[in-house]
This record gives sequence, structure tokens and C-alpha cells, in this order.
Amino acid sequence: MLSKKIEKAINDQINAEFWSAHLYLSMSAWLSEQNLPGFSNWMYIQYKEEDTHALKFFRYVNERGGRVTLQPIAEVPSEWKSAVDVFQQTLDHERVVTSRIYKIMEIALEEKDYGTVNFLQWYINEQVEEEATAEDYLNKLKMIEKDPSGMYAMDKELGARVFVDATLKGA
Ligand code: OFO
Repeated sequence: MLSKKIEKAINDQINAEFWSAHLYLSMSAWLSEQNLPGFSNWMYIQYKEEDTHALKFFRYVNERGGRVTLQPIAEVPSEWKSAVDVFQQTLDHERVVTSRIYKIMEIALEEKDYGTVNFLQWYINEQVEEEATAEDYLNKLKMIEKDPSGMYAMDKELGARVFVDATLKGA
């Protein structure tokens, strides 16, 4: 059984994960319009992954006998200054997500809900990976943004990303 406090924190996080999904889908659309199909693909996969982050929480609440209540998803931005701006905002956003996950972890520890502590560990590891990846691409992009052949190569690299369903990863 989940406490009401944890249930609310997770329901809010489900909403935040769906918001993240919309943010990345919006970025994917903008990147496609900039003729960067590989970058657009990367963000599209990012969107799908965020969707499964929400669904992984959804399944967990159900499994623990809690109740998922879906909330409206707030509007996401639709314009960016450059691909560098997109990745800077991705990194900034992932840092916010990390702090949100840490807050839920603090509540779970306060409530001695060790099942949730254990479950959240997956998200903590995922955030380490997501921040590192976004920072890595941001740094690369800053080096090559004015070089068409560098941008072409990076677009090709990002175009190779494939979807991994988070509800199946270590679930
Ligand atoms: Fe990109 O983060 Fe979800 O959790």
C-alpha cells in the first residue's frame, strides 16, 4: 500500500514525465523543420522514452494498490534559437527532473517506504545517464555548430538512435 503522500508525489511525477515527453516531441518537430532529420529522430526517441518513464510509474502505482489520477499537461515551448539552444534546454530540464526524483526519494525515505526507495533507484541511475548524454551532445554541438560537415556527421549519428522501452528495462 502506498501512502497518500507518495501517491501524490508519483502522480505529479507522472504528469511531469508526460510534460517532458511533449517537450521533446515539440523539439523533434522544430529540429525537423530546421532540416536536421537525425537530431529530430533523437528527440523523437527521447519523447518515446519519457512516455515510458511515465508508464513505468503508472504500473508501479497500480502494483502497490494506489490510484493513478491523470492531470492536464501544460503547454510546452515550440521555438528555439538553435540546435545548441535545444540541447542546453534539454540539459537544464533533465537537471530539474533529477531534483524532482530526489525529492520523491526524500519522501520515500521519510516514510520508510523501502519498496519505493528501491523502485526510484532506477530513475536515479537513468537521470545520471540522461544528464551525461545531454551534456556530451551539447559540448560536441558547441564545437561544430558553424561547421556544416560536422553538423552533417552529428545528424547522422543522432539518426541512428533506437527506442528502448523503459518499462522493460530492469523492470
Ligand atoms: Fe528524461 O527523465 Fe524521465 O525520468
